[in-house]
Amino acid sequence: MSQDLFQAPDYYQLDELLTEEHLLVRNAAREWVKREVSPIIEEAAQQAKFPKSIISGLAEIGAFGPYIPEEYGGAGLDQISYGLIMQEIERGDSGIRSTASVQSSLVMYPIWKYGNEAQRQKYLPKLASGEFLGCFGLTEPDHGSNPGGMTTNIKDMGDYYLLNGAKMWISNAPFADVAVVWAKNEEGRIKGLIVERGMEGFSTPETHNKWSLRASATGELIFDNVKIPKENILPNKDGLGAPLGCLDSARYGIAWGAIGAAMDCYDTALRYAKQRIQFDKPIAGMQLQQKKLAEMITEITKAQLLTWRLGVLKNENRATTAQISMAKRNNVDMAIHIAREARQILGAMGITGEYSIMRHMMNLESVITYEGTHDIHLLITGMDITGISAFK
Ligand code: TGC
Ligand code: FAD
Repeated sequence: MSQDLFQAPDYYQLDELLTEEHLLVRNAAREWVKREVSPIIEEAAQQAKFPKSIISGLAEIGAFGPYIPEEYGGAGLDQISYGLIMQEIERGDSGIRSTASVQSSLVMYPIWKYGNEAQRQKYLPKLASGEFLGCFGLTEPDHGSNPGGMTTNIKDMGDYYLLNGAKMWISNAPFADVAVVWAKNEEGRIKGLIVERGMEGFSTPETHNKWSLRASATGELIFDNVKIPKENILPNKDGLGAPLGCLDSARYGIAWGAIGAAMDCYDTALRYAKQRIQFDKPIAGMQLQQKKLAEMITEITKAQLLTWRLGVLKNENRATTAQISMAKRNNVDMAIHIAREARQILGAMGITGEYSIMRHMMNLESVITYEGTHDIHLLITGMDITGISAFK
């Protein structure tokens, strides 16, 4: 990839809404991405390899458990700082942000919120430092948008539970040390459990040939009569609301992250358009290209405002699931449109790995599908405003 010349757009001077701590955290993440992610990400994506070398850096910038209390190794930051870290990481690559989202909101969050003290002490510090990497198993081959239909199950064997079933499309699965897995008990109630690598009957085959999120490893979780010690069950919440609560936190981070990808595409396209001469003048001076660029910065600014306000509500514990859905849906859609338009501004150069745009565009095809598809989030808004569920 060419040198990272990124300059963050801030058209409405939104930095003025941020505290000194927010700016410090954001700038540290921004500099880290420039220094450690940009130089290696294109090759990692081309080779479809997760760059493990960045794990310690992710931990250092507080990307593993930004809002988890410091007593458990987290960064003890607020929700806006969490969002800003996700924005900066996804500015680098959605796959790297995925790793941070999964670790923070889908592994550390349920252990912190639904686990007991022994589980918090055992897992959270190691997850915060990056010594352990985690994954989150909700989706199954036959149950994606409808996780409540899951068939992965546990049977009470007296001293332990016996786990059987399979999960699919799981980020970080191929190398995760621990998996937070959702399974039904004999009464059909969904329970959360911690499965550790090395347990007999547990395997994590990698999913190959993805055109999207190539720098993030995706795989299956296969459970063939895995003995789960009773102390590995998350005791403090069960039912579908438990995994959905984790998704609220991860979707919130994605809403911020998508802005990062969009900012990178816009910034790259603006710089290119000013330099690229056709018909004896920069293409940035052509009305059609200005329309694209002007609409991009308008949409980015709207998304920044929406997301900042959501962060304020989240800090006050007032953000609803439906508000988070709206932001995730809007911002990812905004980002994918901007990536497609930005790619066109670069003409043929836009399809190469010299620039980040095509990689962002392909990554966003996953982001618009995972953590609830574009359609599912629309239906969540529809249900919220009408009071009627259109899922079934
Ligand atoms: P429904 O009947 O609406 O709800 C079941 C129970 O859950 C409660 N609930 C929530 N609780 C907490 N937080 C939320 N966000 C909640 N939403 C619902 C609800 O009150 C109810 O509780 P109770 O006590 O009455 O039982 O459930 P449903 O079966 O109709 O499904 C609703 C639907 C479709 C919205 C939901 O299933 C859904 O969101 N589907 C999308 C699935 C999804 O997002 N999967 C993501 C998998 S993880 C992932 O993609 C990680 S990508 C990681 C990365 O790399 O970044
Ligand atoms: P389906 O549910 O089969 O949906 C197919 C289509 O039907 C979609 O367009 C959908 O919008 C539409 N549809 C479904 N239901 C309705 C309805 N009621 N009304 C209207 N339209 C509907 N999952 C995890 O648990 N952990 C992970 O770490 C994880 N990481 C992922 C990483 C990647 C790269 C990807 C691509 C996915 C990941 N997922 C993960 C899975 C992801 O959450 C699911 O792909 C997603 O929830 C959609 O499920 P599905 O793919 O089975 O699509």
